Amino acid sequence: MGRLVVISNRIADPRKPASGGLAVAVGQALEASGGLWFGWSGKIVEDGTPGEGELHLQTAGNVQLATVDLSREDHDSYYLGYSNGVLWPVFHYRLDLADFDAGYIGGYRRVNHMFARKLANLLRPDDVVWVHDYHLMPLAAELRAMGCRQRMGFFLHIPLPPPLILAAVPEHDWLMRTLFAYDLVGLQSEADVAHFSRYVGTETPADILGEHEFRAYGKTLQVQAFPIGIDVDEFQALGQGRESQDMYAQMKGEYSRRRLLLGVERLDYSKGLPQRLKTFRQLLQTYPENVGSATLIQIASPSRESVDAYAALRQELESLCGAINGNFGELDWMPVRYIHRNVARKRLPGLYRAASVALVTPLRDGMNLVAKEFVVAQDPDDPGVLVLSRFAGAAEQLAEALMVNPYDVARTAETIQRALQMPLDERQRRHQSLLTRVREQDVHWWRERFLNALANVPAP
Ligand code: GDG
Repeated sequence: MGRLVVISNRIADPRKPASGGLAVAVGQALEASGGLWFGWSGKIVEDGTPGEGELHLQTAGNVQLATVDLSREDHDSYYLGYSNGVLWPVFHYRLDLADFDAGYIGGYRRVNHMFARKLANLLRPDDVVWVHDYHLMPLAAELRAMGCRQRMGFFLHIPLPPPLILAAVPEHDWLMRTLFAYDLVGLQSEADVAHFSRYVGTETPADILGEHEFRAYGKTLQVQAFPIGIDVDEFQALGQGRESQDMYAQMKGEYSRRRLLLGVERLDYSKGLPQRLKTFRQLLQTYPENVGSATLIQIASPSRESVDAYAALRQELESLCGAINGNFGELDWMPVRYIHRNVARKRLPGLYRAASVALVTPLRDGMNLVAKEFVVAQDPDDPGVLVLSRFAGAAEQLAEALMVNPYDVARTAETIQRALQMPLDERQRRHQSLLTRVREQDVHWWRERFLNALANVPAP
């Protein structure tokens, strides 16, 4: 197989462990093939010309990093507008939060076209191209129009909604058609693949050749579920580090007489944070033995703060936390510790390990890696309990978690109470099964399955 070329909106230096996420996922494969990673530089040029951006080339070990600046206008329409104001909410089933401003699509197409133009010059004939996420769906179509014939795969990190929700995107037919420029499309879950298949069956002229094979617009496309995992060894090693051990000791000391419930995410409306706080309030009301004892630590790290829906959510959360603490708090106990800051990655495993219960209750999530990180960070002899939303992609793999519908506040509170009271042998049993699966289906398994499937797509 040729050189691996990864394209994603943001890139990171794969040698820096703090990069996390995609850097850990694709870093090794990029290193091994002397690959290229291409994306936005993160720089916004205030008076830049739309559709133009300076290309920066850098090397990081064996990997070439290529980044492009964005003009203010392109950033606002491609990134804030179309990607995060249209695709993110719609793909998370939040039509109410989508901003279908007709001006955004121009920026989205323009930036994808510009990226393709810059990238096409850097590509070699036997490269294998792997495009990531909703910002860059039409990239292969742009590259094909420029004559690029390489193998191309696309992985969508967020959910693919059912056809009637997707159809709310004014350009949905164009957008979905552009996917047929790829050889392979990877989705997070079987539910997403079913949605794709139904979309293609009802909204396109495609022939469904098999469960995973579709033909339309003169092209055959493979579509499969590749649930993303985490780097289990890397995360366990992080857990052995001093920062993590200190964090664990500090939390255990501080909460020796209390039970810790934990939520960790970017502050995002897909994560179900208001519902979670209401559920926690319900837990205190319905099971008063938790008053003075159960403490919810909620990390909500800042994200996309210039998108309006995020500012409104932040206000709602602050007011809910204030009300719960005001109504239930004691001089020596605050029920909610809400932290709207980023916590250092090196400390996360220690925090997870100190928690009796993790609340991973998104309203919709492509996968959700926090659920997997929590499992890996536990002490197998005395593990915490994972309470997981059935609407996270991870629910397909993590069946031994306590599954909840986060909209159902009363029953979710009941489930949290069950988690708090779960006997040790049941906790151990569930954790053991979860850990085995998270370990087997880790990020390397994910990457290899995707790249193997891409390498094995029959030549056109
Ligand atoms: C998208 C999809 C899919 C969170 N807060 C802090 C922090 N984090 C880290 C977590 C975890 C990562 O961020 C979040 O990953 P998730 O998977 O939970 O969610 P998204 O960011 O929405 O990611 C998602 C994922 O892509 C991969 O395909 O699973 O469904 O939405 O690693 O630990 N890390 C640090 N401080 C924080 O405060 N250091």
